[in-house]
Amino acid sequence: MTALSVDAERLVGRIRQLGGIGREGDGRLVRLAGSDADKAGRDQLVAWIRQAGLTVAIDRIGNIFGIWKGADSADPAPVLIGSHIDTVIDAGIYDGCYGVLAGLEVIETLKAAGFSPARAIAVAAFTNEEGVRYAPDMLGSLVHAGGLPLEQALAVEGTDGTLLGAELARIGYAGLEQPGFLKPHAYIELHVEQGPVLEREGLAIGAVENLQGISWQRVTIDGEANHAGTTPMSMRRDAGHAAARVVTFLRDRAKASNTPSVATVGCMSFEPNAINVIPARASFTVDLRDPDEQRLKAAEAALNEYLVALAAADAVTISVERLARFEPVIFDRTMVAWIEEAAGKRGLAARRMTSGAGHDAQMIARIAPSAMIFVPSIGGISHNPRERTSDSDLIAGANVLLDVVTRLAAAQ
Ligand code: HGY
Ligand code: MN
Ligand code: MN
Repeated sequence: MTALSVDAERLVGRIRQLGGIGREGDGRLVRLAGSDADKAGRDQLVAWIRQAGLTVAIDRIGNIFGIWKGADSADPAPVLIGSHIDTVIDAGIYDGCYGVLAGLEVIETLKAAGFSPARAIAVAAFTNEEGVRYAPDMLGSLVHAGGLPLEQALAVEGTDGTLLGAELARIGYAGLEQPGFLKPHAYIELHVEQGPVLEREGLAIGAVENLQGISWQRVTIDGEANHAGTTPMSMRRDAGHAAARVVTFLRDRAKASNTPSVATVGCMSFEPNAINVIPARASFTVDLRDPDEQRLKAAEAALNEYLVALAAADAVTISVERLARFEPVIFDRTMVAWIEEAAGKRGLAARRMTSGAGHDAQMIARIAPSAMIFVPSIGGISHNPRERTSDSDLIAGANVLLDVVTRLAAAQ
């Protein structure tokens, strides 16, 4: 019996179509959580879910679910396939969207093949996975997993001063279901790797066995505005210089560690931000990651120590706000083995690996056995419009997802 396969044309076509929604005038793809562009993407996804004949459910933090109720099985806990459709700024079209659309595709393929699952199967698009406008990231799945109270999540203030709850209501996605209403039997997420490993090793599938810890902080350095021309170097309290020292410290420390530790300063702003004024204030974000919790803690402590010394040396004051903190996660061993077996049966070269990026699976693993499937990213590029995965790799990954979901849905 030939193995069932997803409808390649439909899946790739939808990825491209969704990738065209939320384009700015300059062509950049920006679908930040709670924005009009996010609404347009959500509306398109809900339309496809409805066309597939699934029940649409939206919870109060805006998570979207498409549910295929299986046979009236004793245990209604569904197999949940998920990811996200919000994006970063100037994004690629595969991050998150691939996993959601492949999940929908798998359900449609199983329905068309007359498969009758022993339990329901659902696909989810979680709110604000990227965390670019509202921190923390993976917010919708974190609330679903009970890791953040709903009211606190709805009250999160964005980088633009808006409140997440108000924006969800404004775009019509403040749903009625209580977060966590759907208790998954198991959770599986298909995602582009967003890194160089699979391509470098010529492999088609990554069976993700763990996901690294994440620490997000916002650092604010206050010095003193002064004249760029008249102020002697010895008299400056230069917030801009101090901020630059932190960027270099973090990079040097991560590189010198010779470990998988990574450190990134992705956002930085100066006040008053004028060419001839010594910066009075510098505000920037720090993203630290490590698969080892003790090393991640050590990186946070080293940063804190450095900031204390820097404040004295540069005569500035420094404050730090925590934006997100997630410990490393180990995925379900049985499911990881099933991913490897499914790849093997389809003649796809696979390896076990760690996820460098954060994903909704990191949160749902708190309430259900979870695992992830990766497919190669060309050039290891992501969070960049050049993000690309070949159609054949996209379809191979979706077929492995199909096989694992079939096995999970049949299991009692
Ligand atoms: O930051 C991350 O790793 C994810 O893309 N939100
Ligand atoms: Mn993602
Ligand atoms: Mn991402």
